[in-house]
Amino acid sequence: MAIQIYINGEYFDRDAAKVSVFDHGFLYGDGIFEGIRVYEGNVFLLDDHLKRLEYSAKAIMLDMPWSREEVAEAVCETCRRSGVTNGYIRLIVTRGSGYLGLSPKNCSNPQLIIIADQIQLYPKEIYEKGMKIITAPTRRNSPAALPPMVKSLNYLNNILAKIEAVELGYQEAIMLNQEGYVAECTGDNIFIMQGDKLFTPPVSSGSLTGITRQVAIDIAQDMGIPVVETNLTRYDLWVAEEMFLTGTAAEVIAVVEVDHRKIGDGKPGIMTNHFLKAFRKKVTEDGTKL
Ligand code: PXG
Repeated sequence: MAIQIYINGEYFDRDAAKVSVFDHGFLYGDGIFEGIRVYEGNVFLLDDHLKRLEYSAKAIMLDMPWSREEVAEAVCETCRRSGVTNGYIRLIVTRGSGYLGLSPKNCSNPQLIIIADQIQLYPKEIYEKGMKIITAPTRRNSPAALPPMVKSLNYLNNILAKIEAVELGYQEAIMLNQEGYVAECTGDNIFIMQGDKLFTPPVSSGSLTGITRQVAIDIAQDMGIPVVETNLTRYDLWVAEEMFLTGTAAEVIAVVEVDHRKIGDGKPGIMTNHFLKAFRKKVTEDGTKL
């Protein structure tokens, strides 16, 4: 079944779905996005994603003329028309087309684009054996420059960090903030287990307010594991007993080596596996049914 792409109320075939080259999303990265998963016809935590999208829009003063209900319905309809019951949904909101000039005052027609398609997952082996990661030289956006909580169409420094990792043969990289504390990975949040507690950097350290991050925190609370949001150094990661990443695409993924230091015994940790199991249970339960 061919996918149908939603643009401002209309559906298009893959090749016919187009936006203007004068769109400020294209010219300046002036826009926001969300990545959402659908599992067995359940759009996982759709409402949380739409809320984060609204916050991102508010932060960049982009007025979205659609209600949350309208966007939710458009997301579900795009999945139905595309025949996607297990896959990935990309929601993009751009400032719309204007002139060659920074001022968004020129843009009058924000674009809401929704794509539902298959997802490229990490190989199964990574979930069984865990991932090896390194610290990237490129730093996360400084919150003083652009709030990292905004899921904007500007991903250049995350892309640079990803390139730095991939060039060295790694799939993910840790990004530090301006002060040298751990912020997150290029497209995932980071957690460590140490002494029966779960630690993760606070959002103020420069991480995205990850939806999966919150799920992991909720799971920890359900399991009675104390969660500590505090600044972490690279050293804290190197000596962690367990480590995992969370993200819409990655789900919960064990990290078994950081900067050439083995984590724990070099195998996915016991608690990490509990988190993955609890996460996989939630994905078909919490959300919006198609
Ligand atoms: N940090 C960053 C910088 C991200 O972009 C996360 C953390 C994890 O957040 P969620 O809400 O997903 O738990 C992200 C999410 C993609 C893609 O296509 C990227 C993300 C999510 C889904 C797909 O590259 N990033």
